Amino acid sequence: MRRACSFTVSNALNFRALVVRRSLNFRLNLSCKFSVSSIRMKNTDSCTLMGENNESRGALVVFEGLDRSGKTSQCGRLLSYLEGLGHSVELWRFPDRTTSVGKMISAYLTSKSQLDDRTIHLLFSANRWEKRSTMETKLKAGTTLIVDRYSYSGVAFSSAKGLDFEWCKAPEIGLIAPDLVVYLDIPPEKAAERGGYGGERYEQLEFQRKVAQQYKLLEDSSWKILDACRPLEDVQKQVKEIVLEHVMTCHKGKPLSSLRSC
Ligand code: Z5A
Ligand code: MG
Repeated sequence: MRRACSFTVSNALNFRALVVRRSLNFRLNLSCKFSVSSIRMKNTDSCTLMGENNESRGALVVFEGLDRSGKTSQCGRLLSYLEGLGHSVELWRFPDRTTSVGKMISAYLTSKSQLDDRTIHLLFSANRWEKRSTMETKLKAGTTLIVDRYSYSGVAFSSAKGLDFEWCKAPEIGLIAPDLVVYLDIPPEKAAERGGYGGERYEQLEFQRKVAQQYKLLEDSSWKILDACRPLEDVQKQVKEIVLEHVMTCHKGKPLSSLRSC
């Protein structure tokens, strides 16, 4: 795991004042230049640089995992925790069902409309692209973004339907690469026991098994895999420590990077 600096929960509290001060400083000192480094989706090779700016910024933290793995629960708790430490932080989710593209996706997921598999794949990707520039602006302004599902969901779910894996990755190229992907790992059978699935497409055990296999192909060095079968509070404790470390690294200065396939 990359470790530019290491922080625990306890010493983080001591750094709270420093973090807030830095946050204010870099918001007053924004630069238009910024650098881009590697993109990582497994089976892609190297990196794409978008500049050379090592400015302080917010972290892009993505949560991935099967349905019912606990993503939304953990995202909400992490938001409260980071806010409590004085960080500028927002919670996002994909699909963002509030946009016009997102409404088409929502209609599809709830079986109110039918769409070709490739068409819905590209809509999911477009839903991320329409938020990309806002994402960049927020990160550069020092806001940490906690994102409930991202490109990895896009590739895992569509390729689980049988679409070509590389084809599925292609439209994600150029989106901002996460600083950290927290993958909440749970066997599909265990996830299904958590209150059962709702009525949306994809919420079926056999399909979730295929999705889990595809997720495994996407793991790279930005991933941290947590055992999501553990009690919610235990998972939460691990999430806090891992995420805070990445938030602090980005506060110190780290180039933004793009997802890239070579
Ligand atoms: N999709 C796609 O195909 N392409 C894309 O590009 C994107 C998405 C972005 C909508 O996702 C669908 O879109 C999704 C993938 C596809 N389809 N599926 N499957 P969504 O985000 O709207 O829905 P979801 O996140 O998959 O489902 P979910 O039910 O919201 O799951 P979750 O957020 O991971 O879990 P949760 O709501 O936090 O927790 C579920 C329950 O488990 C709840 O009762 C909790 O209290 C409980 N829980 C949570 N953690 C624990 C622990 N540790 N122990 C015990 N119980 C727990
Ligand atoms: Mg959720």
